[in-house]
Amino acid sequence: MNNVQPMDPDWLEFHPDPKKPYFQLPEGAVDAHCHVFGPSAEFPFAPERKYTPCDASKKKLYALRDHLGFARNVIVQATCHGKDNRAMIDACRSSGDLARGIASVGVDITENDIAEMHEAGVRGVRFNFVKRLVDDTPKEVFLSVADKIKNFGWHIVVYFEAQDLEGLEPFLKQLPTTVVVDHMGRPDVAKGVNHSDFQRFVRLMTENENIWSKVTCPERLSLQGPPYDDVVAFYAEIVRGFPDRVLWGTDWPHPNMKSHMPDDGLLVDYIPRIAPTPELQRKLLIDNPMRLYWS
Ligand code: 0GY
Repeated sequence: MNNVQPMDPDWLEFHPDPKKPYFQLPEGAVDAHCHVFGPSAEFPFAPERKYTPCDASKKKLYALRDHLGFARNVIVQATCHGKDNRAMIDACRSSGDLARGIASVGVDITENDIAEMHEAGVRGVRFNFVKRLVDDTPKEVFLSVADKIKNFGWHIVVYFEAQDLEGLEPFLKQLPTTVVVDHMGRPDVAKGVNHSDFQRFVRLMTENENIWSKVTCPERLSLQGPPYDDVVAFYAEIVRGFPDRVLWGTDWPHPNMKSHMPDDGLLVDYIPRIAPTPELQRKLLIDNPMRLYWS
């Protein structure tokens, strides 16, 4: 056993007792963006990490899944674990085929490594451009990884902030797989849906049919706080415009939240505000994630 790594003094822990949502999730719904942290005594956080979180185990994640009414999870490798994917893979392996994973890997990844991760349930890699979370990775490294994983039918999840989209566009268009953008590319809500920054993102999706979006994290984007009224229009535009290329997730255990910790039940109740019809809800919560992760 390793030592427990104490969380950062200003770390906010996930909600201890989320409410039961009013919105009843359709049977088979997928939480397509969540993480596990450690437990650090078993799966130590990476030396190069930019934050040290609380433990957030697979057991807690699966209890939340059941409490909220989800059937499945997609577990995204969190940056605090660097390229050591063991905690995520362990969670996938022990899920009884009810979880898939997104890994972080280096340029040295081999076909055997990919095949082994695939067998465990991994279906993609994440390229992170958020400077407070990771050190810079050369684009050639990402392109080399993309070239290796594409033969396995994997896709690429990208995380960046709105101001970086313009510079990243040529790179994103070069990627040879389905590309899933985290949290709609983190628009600046103060600028409004019609601002050219958000419309650049809409245009990117319009012009590139391989680009998908997670309509996630109102708690990160909102300037007003719960119930996140100020972000609804952004999500609604993406869900309405691209109903077959959107994914939803809780983002549990909500790394690096500083303003407040969201109630995960309240986040589920947000879904019908951004996907108002049963058909949009079925695509968002079942058809799209099942096609991407379980087919
Ligand atoms: C998220 C957002 C964040 C963190 C990470 O891997 C991570 O550390 O993804 C963040 O701090 O904005 O998607 O969970």
